[in-house]
Amino acid sequence: MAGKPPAHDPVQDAPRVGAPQHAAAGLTAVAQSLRIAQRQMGVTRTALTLLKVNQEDGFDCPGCAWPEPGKRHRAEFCENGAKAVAEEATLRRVTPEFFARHPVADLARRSGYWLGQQGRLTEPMYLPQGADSYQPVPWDRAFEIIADELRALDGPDEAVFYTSGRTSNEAAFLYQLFAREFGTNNLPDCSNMCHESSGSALTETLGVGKGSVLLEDLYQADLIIVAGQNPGTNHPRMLSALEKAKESGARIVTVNPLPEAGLERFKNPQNAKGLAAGGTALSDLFLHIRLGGDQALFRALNALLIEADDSAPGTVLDRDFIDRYTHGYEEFAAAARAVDREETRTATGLPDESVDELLRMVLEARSVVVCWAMGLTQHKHAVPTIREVVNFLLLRGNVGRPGAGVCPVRGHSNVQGDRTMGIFERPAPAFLDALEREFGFAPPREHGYDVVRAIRALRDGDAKVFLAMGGNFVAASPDTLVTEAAMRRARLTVHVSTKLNRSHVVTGARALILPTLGRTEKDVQAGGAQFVTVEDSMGMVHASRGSLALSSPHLLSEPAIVCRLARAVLGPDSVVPWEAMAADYDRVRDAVSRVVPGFEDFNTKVRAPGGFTLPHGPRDSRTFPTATGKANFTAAPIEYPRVPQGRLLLQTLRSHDQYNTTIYGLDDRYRGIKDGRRVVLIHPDDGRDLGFADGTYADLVAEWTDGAERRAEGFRVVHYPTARGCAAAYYPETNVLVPLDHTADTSNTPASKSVVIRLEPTAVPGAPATRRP
Ligand SMILES: Nc1nc2c(c(=O)[nH]1)N[C@H]1C(S)=C(S)[C@@H](COP(=O)(O)OP(=O)(O)OC[C@H]3O[C@@H](n4cnc5c(=O)[nH]c(N)nc54)[C@H](O)[C@@H]3O)O[C@H]1N2
Ligand SMILES: Nc1nc2c(c(=O)[nH]1)N[C@H]1C(S)=C(S)[C@@H](COP(=O)(O)OP(=O)(O)OC[C@H]3O[C@@H](n4cnc5c(=O)[nH]c(N)nc54)[C@H](O)[C@@H]3O)O[C@H]1N2
Ligand code: SF4
Ligand SMILES: [Mo]
Repeated sequence: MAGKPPAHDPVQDAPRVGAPQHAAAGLTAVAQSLRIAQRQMGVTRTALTLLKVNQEDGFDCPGCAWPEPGKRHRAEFCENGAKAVAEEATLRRVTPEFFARHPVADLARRSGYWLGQQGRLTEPMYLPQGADSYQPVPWDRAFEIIADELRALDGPDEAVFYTSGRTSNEAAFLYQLFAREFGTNNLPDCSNMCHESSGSALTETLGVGKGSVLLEDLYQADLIIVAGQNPGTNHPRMLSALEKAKESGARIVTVNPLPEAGLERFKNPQNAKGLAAGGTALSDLFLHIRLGGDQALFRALNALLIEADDSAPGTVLDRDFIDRYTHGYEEFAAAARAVDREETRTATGLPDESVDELLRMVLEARSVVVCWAMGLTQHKHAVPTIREVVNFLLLRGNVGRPGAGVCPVRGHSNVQGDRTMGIFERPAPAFLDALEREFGFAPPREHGYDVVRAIRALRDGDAKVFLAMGGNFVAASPDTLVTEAAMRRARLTVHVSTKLNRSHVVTGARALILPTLGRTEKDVQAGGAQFVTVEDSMGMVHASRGSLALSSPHLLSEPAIVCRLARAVLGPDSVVPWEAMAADYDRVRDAVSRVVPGFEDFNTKVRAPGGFTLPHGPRDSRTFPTATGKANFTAAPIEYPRVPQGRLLLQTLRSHDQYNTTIYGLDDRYRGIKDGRRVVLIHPDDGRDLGFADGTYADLVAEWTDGAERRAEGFRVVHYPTARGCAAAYYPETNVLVPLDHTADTSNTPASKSVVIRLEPTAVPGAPATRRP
């Protein structure tokens, strides 16, 4: 492969490794959140800001999409929420002088961690063609530059409009409206790399691509299965919900190649039990599964349920539910009866006893919820895997009644809302019809590019202008060197951002950075103080109001940026009253209320304390808006990754000290890693077989069908209790290894949890060539 991978941590990335922990949160977490917050914000600002997180008159935590409980604590945030807030509300600033001191070539040598640590962006910056450095540019001139490039394209489909999941409903609605009036559905988003597989599987089987449970359902469940998710780090307050469920009698099963501390035991800092005693043990059963074995596991479980019902008809399956509400049972049952237990063992790596134990727990549970995240969605067979989870729930009528259902736990705080607002490259015809009715223009009907297709289009010269509403496309996308080369071919790359990141320094011929205000900041427009809205992982919509003064007087809000850009590009003939929309976000919500089902009376409903819950047919009334009008059983062939001899299957995942490509620090406390991120976790027996003792250094070399070798150098080998044959290393350092074409069937999500690699000894152990001072 040509090119150099991006730079790594400037501070000595020298991981120190201790024993993994067996409990999450507790006072260490509280102390850690305050320490990080104060380092970025100082003491007073920390207090002022953190007390507003997730409060009804405050702002929505920019961390993850986990919902707020109805009754709120004074401190309704977690360690990682505090870090996310501190990262945004930091007192550090990136000024025009900073850019003058640091030419782009210099910034391109820095690590993502270093870039993020420089602080908030303060002024619009422009990188002219051939220039060495970004220079300040007035907003109007910036919009003109974009308008000129967009108008010079051979067609609107040569532009790509990316969105990351922090964008508010209002900004997202305006952004897709602008892209569609301009004439394209090229609206890829971070969801394409995230829960797209969940959306695909759930839409096909249940008719709604979202979760079907509310927090109340978790509290009422008898059994909660958490598969492919690490909530202790990525959705920390989910542990409070699991604790509460536990107290009301639920049992918890976790399915994971790693024993994650947060799922073992939770020390709730909000109650005496969590502080004084050892906290609450969460997992009743831990299934130490191989990467990619989940479809086989759920199929085996489903087969056992069907067999049990065969021997005592009507006692195991919910026949009434199956007859009345589902389609395709017989075909599925036939496929399940043909299950091969030997294949189950190979795919899952689990002994029969653990599957039998899971079966017993399922049979004892009237109501079951299954929660999952990236461990299920980022595989080649992710969609059939999630469909198998749905089969499992349908068998015992575990959809559409209290205490039961599907719970894909979303990542970014408004990623679900952005999709509801129309950020989607394959919009439903009904949505486009509604847009057309409301605004009176004909939106494009042809599907646009998702993330992977956008990269190919840029690589092949079919797309020439790239705009991003938030995110860090270059670092978050797979196949880093391919993606970076693709981005460099663009004529213009534009990023609406809060913080500096890799995507600002790997640019097209010309580039713009447009600084925007974040969740914590007060948004005042011509029509007065504004609030925005977000939708959490459980379909609750509520208001978010920042209260801090702007980090810089030059910042514009995301809605203001979109509206001014739209006016500059579309001119006076645009059918949308952009200025009025930017002046008063109620106007945006009025339009949304007529376009998006469930948002009728949006402006009234969202002003109620706590907001409102969106309707969900399967959850509310067991209506399934699928092609058959029923919930669909599906009988896919069993798939699982095949790993050649001497190779490992690598998952790329998050440490405790990062938010996607934003690195907060170099520790992964629960896994016992300190002061470094270039680690690869492997099973001690694999280490022995492959000749890599704990503490040695290895290059990770990905093997893919295109014959190209993708390499990430200098990882400290850590012997760790992962499943045999499986390895784990952090993203985004390992994105260089994920082949662009290695994606999930149907959803096209990069299969970043199943990359076949081999280990090679690092040439100079501990001092890889790619490390930079
Ligand atoms: N602090 C913090 N919070 C975050 C984020 C963050 O980076 N930092 N990111 C946000 C975003 S955008 C998202 S999408 C979510 C991500 O939340 P998670 O999905 O929890 O994130 P990952 O770190 O990718 O963890 C994947 C988990 O699945 C397991 N796993 C991997 N492969 C398999 C498999 O094949 N089968 C099973 N059963 N398990 C598997 C891994 O061992 C790990 O526990 O978190 C959100 N919240
Ligand atoms: N190998 C591998 N790759 C992955 C994954 C994986 O597990 N493994 N996970 C995938 C997943 S689940 C996701 S969601 C994607 C994430 O992909 P992205 O969403 O594109 O990436 P982030 O790192 O979340 O984006 C961080 C940047 O967002 C900007 N930002 C932060 N807040 C705001 C805001 O309020 N407004 C604006 N305009 N900008 C803001 C900041 O400039 C910051 O640098 O990565 C994916 N990539
Ligand atoms: S669980 Fe997620 S949304 Fe809630 S406080 Fe923590 S990071 Fe923020
Ligand atoms: Mo995500």
